[in-house]
Amino acid sequence: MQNATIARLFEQLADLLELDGANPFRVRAYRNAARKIESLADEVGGLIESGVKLTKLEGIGKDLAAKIETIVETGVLPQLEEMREKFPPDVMKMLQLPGIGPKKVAVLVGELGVETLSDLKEAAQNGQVAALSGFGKKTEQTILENVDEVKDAEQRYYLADAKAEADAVVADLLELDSVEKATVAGSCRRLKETVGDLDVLAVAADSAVVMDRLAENPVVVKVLARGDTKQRVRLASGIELDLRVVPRESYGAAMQYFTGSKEHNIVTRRMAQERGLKLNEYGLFRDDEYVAGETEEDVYAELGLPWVPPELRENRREFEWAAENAFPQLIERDDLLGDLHMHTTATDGTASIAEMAEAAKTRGLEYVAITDHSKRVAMANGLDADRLREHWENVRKANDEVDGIEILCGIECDILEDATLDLPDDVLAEADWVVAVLHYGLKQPREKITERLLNAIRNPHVHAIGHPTGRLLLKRPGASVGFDDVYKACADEGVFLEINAHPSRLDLDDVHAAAAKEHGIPIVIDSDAHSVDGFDVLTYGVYQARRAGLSREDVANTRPLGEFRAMLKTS
Ligand code: DGT
Ligand code: CA
Ligand code: CA
Repeated sequence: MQNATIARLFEQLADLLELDGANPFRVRAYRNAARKIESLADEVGGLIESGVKLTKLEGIGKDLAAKIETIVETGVLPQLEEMREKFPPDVMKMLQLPGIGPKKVAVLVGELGVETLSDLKEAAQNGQVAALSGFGKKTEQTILENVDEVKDAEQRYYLADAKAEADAVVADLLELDSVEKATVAGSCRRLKETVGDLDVLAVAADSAVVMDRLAENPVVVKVLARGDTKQRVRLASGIELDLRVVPRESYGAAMQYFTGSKEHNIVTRRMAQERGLKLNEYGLFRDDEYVAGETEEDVYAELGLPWVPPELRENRREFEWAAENAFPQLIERDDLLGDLHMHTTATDGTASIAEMAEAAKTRGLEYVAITDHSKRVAMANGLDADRLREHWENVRKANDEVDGIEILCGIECDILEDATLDLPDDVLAEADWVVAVLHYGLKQPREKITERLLNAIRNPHVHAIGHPTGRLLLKRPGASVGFDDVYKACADEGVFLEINAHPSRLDLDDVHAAAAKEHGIPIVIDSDAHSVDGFDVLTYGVYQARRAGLSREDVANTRPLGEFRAMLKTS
């Protein structure tokens, strides 16, 4: 589970405790815990696995450590589930209204008896909210202005968390003898960077048995609705999951339908109509006669199409490729031979150079670049010229000592707010690999952001732009980047663009990575690892590259080191 997701559970617990009138110190302790977990360089799951005692971390006591361990082990924070039972389900959404905190929600629920956002809207329209002490006309107005948006806004989740939970649920269902098939569909199967809800399909002799099994899964915290063949449940992370038990002859059609995307399916339905067929989740029909539906391959074949990889089902280029039977051979995780972005104890990482290299080697990599922070990132103990040169000495030493992997002297160099680089050219010239990044001033206007990126791209020593927009998924949007100018400059100068694989970044996104390929710009998929377990996220970077339609040839770090280095611009 991502640290951010664990932090959100504590944040929610703090809100509900405050709503319940709990001791303010307790509430604050959980809020601090949430912040602490978010700011950790390592995923706590990885720390626990490698035997690190969480109580060793500053600000984490025994009680909190135990709660975190429970979450990592079971996915559930039991106190949060208990608190949720005490309040109507919509209170979490009320807390998202601007200017409405737990204390105000307590009054709304306690004095007006509102249980849903619709109740709240009605009460505000009737002037009941303004009449409450501590509220007033202005608060009422704010509620009315925002209530519809909050009502419609759905919470989304990192693919990394959603997929782990969905895969566990599917694996558990498949243990039942009576379950013939089961799969994840929806955005999770398309490997989209964030997921709204999970869609699971199963073929089984007895649907009640399957639904019972799901309900009993420890990762399921609540059954929200249950019908004859369909069940909706909430999982520990908060994400909701729809299970549909479908007949065998409809399995392929249901997979096709529920994998989506909606935009892709609009086209497949139209193609069916053009052939005098009707396509729905039960199958492909001519009049009422069943034509196909047991497998997705059958369904696509009847439409005159090859099977379409789920990652590409967004109605972008897949139908064009399908018509020519010319899908790109999508990149796979094993194609990666190098990783060009990672941190060590010299800045905010938790492992030494040699430890990182050894860990990379066990994950099938042949070369890495150590790219600690430059000095502007003071809170991460960023390196100035002297410390960097000393650090590179250690990198060279480690390279001599560790067999079976090459370690490059790199740097993650900040592009400062005034568009200059954080380190002088003569220092950058000594690096094997320079990845330039924006960390600060992300809210500058597009022209300024673009100027900063162009200056970096045109610097003779910069090899790549890392996490180009600086976005943090589900938290903050990226900078506004003039991508057309950036692509052109990268293509002209021979600078690569990164897909940063961290599940909360995945930056470039799929659309921009596809555009970069069109411009002939090599992509690098990097982990940005801060610990030995940090390499595991490379898989998500590869997923994003697949959604962009990238092949092995499009990604520079699929090449052996010699070929990779030959691609670098020479200064
Ligand atoms: P999400 O959950 O927001 O991350 O995205 P999806 O793609 O999983 O969307 P979801 O869960 O609403 O529906 C799953 C798939 O089912 C979707 O990709 C296409 C199909 N589907 C759902 N509702 C409709 C609909 O109203 N019309 C059509 N044509 N397809 C639908
Ligand atoms: Ca979904
Ligand atoms: Ca759904």
